[in-house]
Amino acid sequence: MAKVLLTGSAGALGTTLSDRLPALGHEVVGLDLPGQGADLSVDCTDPVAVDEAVAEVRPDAVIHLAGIPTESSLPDALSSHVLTTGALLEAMRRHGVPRIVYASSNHAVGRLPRSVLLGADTNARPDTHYGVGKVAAEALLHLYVDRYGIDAVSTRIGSFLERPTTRRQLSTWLSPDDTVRMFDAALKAPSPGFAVIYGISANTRGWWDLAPGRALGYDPQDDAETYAAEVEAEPETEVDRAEGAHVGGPFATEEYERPPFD
Ligand code: 15L
Repeated sequence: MAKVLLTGSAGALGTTLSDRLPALGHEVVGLDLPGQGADLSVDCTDPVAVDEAVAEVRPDAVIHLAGIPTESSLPDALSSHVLTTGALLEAMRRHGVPRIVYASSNHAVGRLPRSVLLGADTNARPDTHYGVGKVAAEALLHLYVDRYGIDAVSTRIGSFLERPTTRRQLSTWLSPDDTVRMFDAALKAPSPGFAVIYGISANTRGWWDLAPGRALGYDPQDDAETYAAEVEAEPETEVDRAEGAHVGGPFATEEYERPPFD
């Protein structure tokens, strides 16, 4: 059984993966902030503590989910997404851990207009400080792949939810079952090098290219279309229309604009 150190294990995504990856052959050691009841209590912005955790666990791979899951100040976003990723990558390098699977986000390209099928090689175009943090974390992964030959799979996740409830989510939904399939594939794919894939289900209305994920073995089975009639029973609103303008939906609207240093 391959051992996986999973950061952010107490969150919704972390709980799903901690519960379900063992059945697929992964031994999961969960790590989260103190007070969250994880196997290991560590603040991932502390490189010394992260190094000690990696040295103790000696995992075969890291899944990095920890981070503020929404918009924040610029320093908080950089600390939460970039410094944590840097601390983990450096500890992996020092202790010979060969692979990381990263929870990036569609918000790395969220400011792109919602017009074409989006490839994973699209230039970064973040919609928020959160998106900037994800872009920079992806760049750091690529640096460690190039310099030190680790494998890094960055999953640009859409909307991880039990079920879609808005029109946008009919395109961006990632079901819990497909989440498990995607992370399992990213852990098992032979020599992915640096790879970016989109984390959505096989949604009929999906606007992100699933081919790079499929090439790594991610074969999504769910489709938000199952819920379309229910979601569309409510009339379309101004909010739906605003969310439809850009890839990042609400994050690309004024509602998510924050002063960088407050
Ligand atoms: C994300 O990356 C966020 O963490 C989550 O809160 C949702 O907003 C999601 O994207 C989304 O785009 O639906």
